[in-house]
Amino acid sequence: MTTAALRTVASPASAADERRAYYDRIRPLHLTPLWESLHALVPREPQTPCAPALWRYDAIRPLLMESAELITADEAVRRVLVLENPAIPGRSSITQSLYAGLQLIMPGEVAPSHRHVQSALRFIVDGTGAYTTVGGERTTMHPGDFIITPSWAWHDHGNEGIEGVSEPVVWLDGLDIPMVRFFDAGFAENDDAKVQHVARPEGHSLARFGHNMVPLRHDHTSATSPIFNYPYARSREALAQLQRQEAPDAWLGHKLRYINPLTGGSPMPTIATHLQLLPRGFVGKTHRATDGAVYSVVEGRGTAHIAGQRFDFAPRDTFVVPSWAPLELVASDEVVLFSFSDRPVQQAMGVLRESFD
Ligand code: 1HN
Repeated sequence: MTTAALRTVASPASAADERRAYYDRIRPLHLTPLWESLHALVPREPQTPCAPALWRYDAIRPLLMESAELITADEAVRRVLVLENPAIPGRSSITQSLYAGLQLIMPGEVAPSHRHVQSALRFIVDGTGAYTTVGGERTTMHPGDFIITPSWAWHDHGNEGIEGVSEPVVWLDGLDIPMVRFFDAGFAENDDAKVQHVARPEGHSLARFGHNMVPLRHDHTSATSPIFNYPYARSREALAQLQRQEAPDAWLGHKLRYINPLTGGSPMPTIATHLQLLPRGFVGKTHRATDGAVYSVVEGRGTAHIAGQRFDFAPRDTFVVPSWAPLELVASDEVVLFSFSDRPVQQAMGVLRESFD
């Protein structure tokens, strides 16, 4: 019999053996057969390895305070408990593209000045009286403030207290670390000085860019918003007034996105941020989107149904909604949620999809 004839009568088992032997022969040449992985490479719909999860602040706060006895902010550089997605441990990621952590700074402490390519947001969760200095301007942190550290901007944090209040301050850090890692584009350096020289008065950026007006001779070349603190008091007031004046969206409640006032786009090139109010008793319809999102609960109790799992949330909790996971939001009280995602990157790539059932 010829080899061709032999092949036609070969059993399926030996065909599989033949293929395996072939794969073994091409492996040393760093070759691999696409037909074995095609379906996983281009899934019919997103197949995220990430799981939905919730981090209860009541459980984390004592552990954070304990960490302050183990290490100073100065020694740690940044004293943070990383919120790792439970389904992808060891990667310091809360979704495939985003990093999140809870950072603590005790009264009198300093987190020294440095800069890196990764963009960061801070969402203040607990306590008042800490500050961050970004590119020579200091801002005082209040609960609910959304603060930006742009890519490659010098930044240091401290906690000097304010108006006689001296307390631990905790914020949620959101960074594009996994995206920068994916592109192998990370650079970082430490400052010569531990604490930056403050070059401009507090509130300067907000005065220049935070009132729907822009200084005439500002050349806007940065990819990041010139406003670096979006104070909670102002965003919250907008939501309070909207609630009085219009019906909530059936899926999202009253949801606003933060903008870069110079472009109307997201404040950070890689991360979109939102603040939303769900009226007391709100039962949201199911929606999903390809941008997995991290939520920080600012006010009120409620429930997030994420991909069929139930998560009861309270103020200061953090939860993650993976890409394309169906989400329903239910509010027991009046609820305010801050959230962030990689939406601007997906939009730039033209791959963002959303569905509102
Ligand atoms: C960082 O620089 C900060 O500046 C927070 O507060 C979290 C996580 C990884 C790498 C750098 C900060 C960070 C970080």
